[in-house]
Amino acid sequence: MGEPTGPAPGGAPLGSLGAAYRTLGRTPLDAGSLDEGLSLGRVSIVHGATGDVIWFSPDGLERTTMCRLASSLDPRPVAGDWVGLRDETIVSVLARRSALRRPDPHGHGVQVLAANLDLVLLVVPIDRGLNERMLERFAVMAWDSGARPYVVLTKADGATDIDGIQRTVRSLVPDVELLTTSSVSGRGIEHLRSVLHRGVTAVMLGASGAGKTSLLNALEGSAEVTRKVSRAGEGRHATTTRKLYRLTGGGVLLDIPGIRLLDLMIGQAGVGQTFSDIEMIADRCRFRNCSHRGDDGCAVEAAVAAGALPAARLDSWRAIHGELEGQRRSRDPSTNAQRPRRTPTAPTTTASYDDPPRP
Ligand SMILES: Nc1nc2c(ncn2[C@@H]2O[C@H](COP(=O)(O)OP(=O)(O)OP(=O)(O)O)[C@@H](O)[C@H]2O)c(=O)[nH]1
Ligand SMILES: [Mg+2]
Ligand SMILES: [Zn+2]
Repeated sequence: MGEPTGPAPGGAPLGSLGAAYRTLGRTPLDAGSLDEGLSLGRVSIVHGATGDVIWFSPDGLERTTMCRLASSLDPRPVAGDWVGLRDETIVSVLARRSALRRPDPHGHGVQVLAANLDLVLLVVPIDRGLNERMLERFAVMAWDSGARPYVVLTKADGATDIDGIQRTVRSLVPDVELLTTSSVSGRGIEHLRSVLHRGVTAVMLGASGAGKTSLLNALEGSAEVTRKVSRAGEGRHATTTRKLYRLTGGGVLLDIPGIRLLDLMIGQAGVGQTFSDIEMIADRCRFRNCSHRGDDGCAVEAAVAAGALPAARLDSWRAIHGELEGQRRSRDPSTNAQRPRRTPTAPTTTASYDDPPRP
């Protein structure tokens, strides 16, 4: 994809500003419409009723302005949003090409954590083994965002059997690229920098203490706050805001607070993409909506019996699918009545972020 020199939002040409906006992560897919007379900007951080916006004035000068949020804004802007500005006020939010979402902790709706992403970095520490359960669910949520997941294993300096862990990761999230880092030794940091090149916007998704901010600091030589995480888990949430950083290497990286397993949102599309191997076999199940739980003519169970699919893989699918159904029911209780036979037997929200990783 080339520079976004074509028509700008609303048809007004960005002209010579196209390259400048490219440094803010603007891609040809960001084509939401901007009303005439507005300036285009990208939200770096939102604090309540204001947001910091990076934008370019017509003479090409880059500015960062603390802007008010117009009261009528719907949706409310989040870090990564492209917005229309007038007089230091955000008056519109452009259509999002992707968005990382989770269930709203304050209600029944959905909260958008970051918008207009190309990559979701699944930041997973391996110094105490791999939390497989968490990795799979992060992958589902990342695929659901519309962006591409990318696994970043952290704390390799404290890990044993890195090869074995990498093999496990490849089997758990088969279509996802993987890199292994240490913010202490510098391992993998150049590789990560090359992934985050100009025009790319990435967000880091991981538990608190996974090493997200440390990656940012290793990339940039910066000193954003990180915090020791004890085994008991205190010292969580060194990062408390969602913020967009422009990397000197060219890309755009969003650092967000750690997320708990309980807060993950599971969508059908993400399950399908994370378990593409099962989906492929499931095409041969007798029933389209086969639950792969003793249904007649189930090709997936047959594949497990024949040794062509690991049983653990089907167990994972069943558990995650059960959680998906559980989240659906909690949003729309009527689905309960419609599909009684498919009611999963797996528990839905018993998972805790502190689940010990399997050794
Ligand atoms: N040994 C080792 N420790 C690391 C590495 N990366 C991060 N840490 C340590 O892990 C702890 C947590 O790191 P952070 O970068 O604050 O983690 P975070 O994911 O940003 O956490 P939240 O902001 O709470 O979500 C800190 O004590 C870091 O020094 C690493 O590569 N190796
Ligand atoms: Mg942090
Ligand atoms: Zn089946």
